[in-house]
Amino acid sequence: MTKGFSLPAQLTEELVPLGWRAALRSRLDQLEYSASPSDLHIARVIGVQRTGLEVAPAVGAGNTHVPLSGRWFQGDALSRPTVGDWVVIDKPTGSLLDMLPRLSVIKRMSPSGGAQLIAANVDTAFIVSACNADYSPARIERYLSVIMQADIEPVIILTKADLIGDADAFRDSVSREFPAVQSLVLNALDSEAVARLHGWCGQGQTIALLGSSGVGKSTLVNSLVGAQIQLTQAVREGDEKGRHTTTNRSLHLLPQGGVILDSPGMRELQIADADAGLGQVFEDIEDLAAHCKFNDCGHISEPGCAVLAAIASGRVDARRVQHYRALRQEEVANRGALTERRTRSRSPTKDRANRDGLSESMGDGLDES
Ligand SMILES: Nc1nc2c(ncn2[C@@H]2O[C@H](COP(=O)(O)OP(=O)(O)O)[C@@H](O)[C@H]2O)c(=O)[nH]1
Ligand SMILES: [Mg+2]
Ligand SMILES: [Zn+2]
Repeated sequence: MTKGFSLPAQLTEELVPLGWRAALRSRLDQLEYSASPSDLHIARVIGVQRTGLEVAPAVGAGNTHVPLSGRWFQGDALSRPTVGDWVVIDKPTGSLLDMLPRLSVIKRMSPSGGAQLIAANVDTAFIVSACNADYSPARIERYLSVIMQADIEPVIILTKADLIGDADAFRDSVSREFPAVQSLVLNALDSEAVARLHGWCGQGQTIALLGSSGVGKSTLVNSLVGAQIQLTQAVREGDEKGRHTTTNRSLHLLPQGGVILDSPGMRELQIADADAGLGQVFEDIEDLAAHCKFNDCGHISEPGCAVLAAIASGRVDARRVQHYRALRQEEVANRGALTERRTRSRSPTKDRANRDGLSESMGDGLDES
């Protein structure tokens, strides 16, 4: 057994630009291998494909593909590596041995009913929306619940400020709705404006981009990098579609030292396992609810409801309360469904079904851009 093996200096040098940092060392020490230390390779998952993982640095001689064997399909999606995970590979065979315990993970309920991982080991999430009809405080509340649950720092970015006359209306709305969260309203094509994001992009930092398709996520990556490395939607509208199909999500190195994960747009973000996150996003409402007469108060029409009283006096927005109630119900329902699914997937005959689940979970509910 190898325990707490030391990373060769050369590998550490290659890992740092990929987001490696000291806190991950102690994660390494928690693992045990029967392989000899010199046969172990540490890498980061930069893309997930149908047949396995895309990793960096390469596992010798330019080989960046790591196949996933059957045993990785025995558990549920949470136990399989996703983009941003750190993995241990057996160099001689090129096979996946292990995954480092995660610092954080972003997950949602997939439309087909299982948990789906979006990214792992993320420090900051840029929640991107545009200054147009895409802007929806209710959707941002969803994203925030998932991000706060994962202990990731959220930053709300509203793009396309250059395309409207009154960007201040959006600026006011977002700071009124989310006073505790940093927000920026900008033109994603303008690298000077985008430089306001550099503070989150330094060495060792990993950023995830979340938001609907077409809001400017890839444009932000291009402006941060200072080059057209990500295909943006306008380009894709030609006939270059095929170029973009192998990897569903991808990780880019930033000149500021950090790494950024550009994900495909999500048509829908159903929340799952976000109990604590919801509590943080709606802390004001939960504080009020503690003073309701009934402790199972639904804040609908109950007597002695402190939340309804706050709505009546204008201290709380009725829309927010309504969305809070809906999200709480969704969270409870999805948590129940996931628990049930986990119990079922413990049956060994489920192996094949879970394997089908990978390809399904990868494209499921995600736009291609
Ligand atoms: N004028 C302007 N156009 C933008 C802005 N952000 C994105 N776009 C354009 O919107 C389209 C979609 O952007 P893209 O980055 O592909 O969106 P994604 O699907 O979120 O990655 C592209 O044509 C971009 O050039 C912005 O802030 N201002
Ligand atoms: Mg894109
Ligand atoms: Zn109440």
